[in-house]
Amino acid sequence: MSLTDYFKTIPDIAYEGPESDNPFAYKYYNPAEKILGKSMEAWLRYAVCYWHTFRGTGADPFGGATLCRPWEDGTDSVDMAVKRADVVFDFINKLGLKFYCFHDRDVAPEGDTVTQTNKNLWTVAKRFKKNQKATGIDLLWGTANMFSHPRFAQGASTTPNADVYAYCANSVKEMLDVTLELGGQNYVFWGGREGYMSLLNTDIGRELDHLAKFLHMAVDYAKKIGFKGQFLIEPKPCEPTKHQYDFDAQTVIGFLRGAKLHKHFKLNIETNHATLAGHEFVHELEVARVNGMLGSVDANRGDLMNGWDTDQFPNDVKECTHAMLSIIKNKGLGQGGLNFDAKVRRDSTDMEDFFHAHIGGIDVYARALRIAAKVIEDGKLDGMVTDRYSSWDAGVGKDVEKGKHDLVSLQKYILKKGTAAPNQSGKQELFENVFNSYF
Ligand code: XUL
Ligand code: CO
Repeated sequence: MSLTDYFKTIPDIAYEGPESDNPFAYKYYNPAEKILGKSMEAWLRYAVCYWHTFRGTGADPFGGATLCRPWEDGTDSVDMAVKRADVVFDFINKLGLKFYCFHDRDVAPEGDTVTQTNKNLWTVAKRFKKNQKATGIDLLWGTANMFSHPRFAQGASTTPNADVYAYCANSVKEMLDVTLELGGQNYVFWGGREGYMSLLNTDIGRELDHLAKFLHMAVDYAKKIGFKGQFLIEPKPCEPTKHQYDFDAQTVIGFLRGAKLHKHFKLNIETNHATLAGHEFVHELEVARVNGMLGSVDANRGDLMNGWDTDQFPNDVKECTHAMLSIIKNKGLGQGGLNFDAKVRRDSTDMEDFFHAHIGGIDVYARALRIAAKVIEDGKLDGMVTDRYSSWDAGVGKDVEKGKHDLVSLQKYILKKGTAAPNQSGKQELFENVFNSYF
């Protein structure tokens, strides 16, 4: 079923297996195939992002648009927005995926007044609802863009301007209503302008307090309207601001706990945001997971040769496999998913390129899932980790874990023993060799 004609030259993308050399086929992603008792589709829950794929123009700080799509009429009108909505659903359908994600401003332009802006959003949302029904595609998450317009230049819910704060309340309220109406499974907060450029002009205490109040208001409103979706915060350390309050997973978890918001939120971990924070992607996943807060993933990658958010499509099998190990240990992403928050390069100008980009991203995670499942089934790596911690499975270690000790009793133990048992080798190189043997 097709809503427009724009992709008629592209075949439906289907699984053909690793031997296939068809660039318009999946070599690893076989949606219905069961891995560790669950379909690949259920493990991976891929989503297409509206902003890069359908609003990205290829513009960068040094040059203008390079990506000219045949359906665009050059305007940011509501009519264009409605027409574009049909193209988006066709694209997702071609890929055989089930989810999409969007910001309010990706899908509908601002009007002259707040009332008109809200009206524009609802006009497009109605089209989404119709298209969701026709295609079976669902909304993975909604969010509000509170970073692009100049009014947000000094912050959104951490702005010094109380009117802008009220403006943001409207944005989040409307997008929560829209997300509810579309059956969205999550709602994301990414605080692009929630941070500072200089501490000389910034009252951090007040700003963090306003941020916490804002998130409480969102939680209260969701409850009031019966929104059952999962709230997610997407950490990122910097860019566009010098320092962002949602710096990394651990910082966000600490903030949420301090503000008594942790029961209402999980994290949306993005690969390139992790690397910008100086962490491996899997570090962020694991910090979220062990705190019971791994909710969803923005799947992309950076370029290790530079330090900004390049938002490239994922293609590193090893990095994705390590990530999938964490996701499998999390028993999947629940109502979250893998959202391709990624864009084709500005010189990848053919319409086909965004098929290749998504096919590549989909296949690399599918392959990673297959390998990670094998690593888990073999149990070799996990067994080696268990061995490394074996001193905690008996004797004094076991008693500490059970809460049976204090400083005095532990001192008594070690005084009696005379000295600590020698360390066993950490065997990092062997761990690395074993991991490598799966590729
Ligand atoms: C920015 C980023 C955002 C969020 C949604 O780096 O990742 O697109 O995912 O606002
Ligand atoms: Co993102």
